[in-house]
Amino acid sequence: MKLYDYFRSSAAYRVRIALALKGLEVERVFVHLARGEQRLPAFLAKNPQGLAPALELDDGTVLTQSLAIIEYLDTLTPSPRLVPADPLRAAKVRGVALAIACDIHPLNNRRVLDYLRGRLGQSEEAVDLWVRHWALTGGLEAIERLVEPGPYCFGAEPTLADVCLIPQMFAARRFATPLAALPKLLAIEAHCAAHPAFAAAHPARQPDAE
Ligand SMILES: N[C@@H](CCC(=O)N[C@@H](CS)C(=O)NCC(=O)O)C(=O)O
Repeated sequence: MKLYDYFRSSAAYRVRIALALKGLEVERVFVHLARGEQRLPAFLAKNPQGLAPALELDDGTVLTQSLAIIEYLDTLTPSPRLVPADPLRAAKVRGVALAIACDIHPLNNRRVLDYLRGRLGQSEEAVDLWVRHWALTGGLEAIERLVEPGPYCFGAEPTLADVCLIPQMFAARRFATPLAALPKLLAIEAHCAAHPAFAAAHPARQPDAE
């Protein structure tokens, strides 16, 4: 399998965590998002959305969308299980994962911020305000209330919720989002940082890190 990856991509970071938790090794192909390589025809032929990550299977099939990729990996290699077998637990875990992936992350995606800066002529200060507003007020504050007593979002083992939360906390820090009012999320973040799979997937540890 080949992962189309970029060190700072939150969505690719989710897949890296899932792969590491499951002990799966994949070939890596780096797509430099800041240089616009996601819009080159060769990459668009892999993922017409022009977004990282994508996972190319050995038969050439390309999967897109980090959550779809992770659920595929979870079905193929169910140990450790990232989406619980119990339907009620699974719905809770997916609820947090989707709140991050659908309702927070898209609002601070590169192409959205580039549009704010370029077409809408917004300053860096305004863009930072936008990111912090939608990350925190619009998102992480609610996640703080949705998670259960730790050490992970839903109990003693990491799930898809943690796999989505940790890259979103990393993105929030990049934009200097104040996080002090989120003690439960900060504790989960610290716990995950000590887990070798989460540590190995960190952007700073990737071969393309700058
Ligand atoms: N919902 C998608 C989001 C993918 C996504 O937005 N990727 C970002 C990096 S985190 C990207 O490739 N951005 C490039 C751009 O906006 O041009 C997923 O979960 O895979």
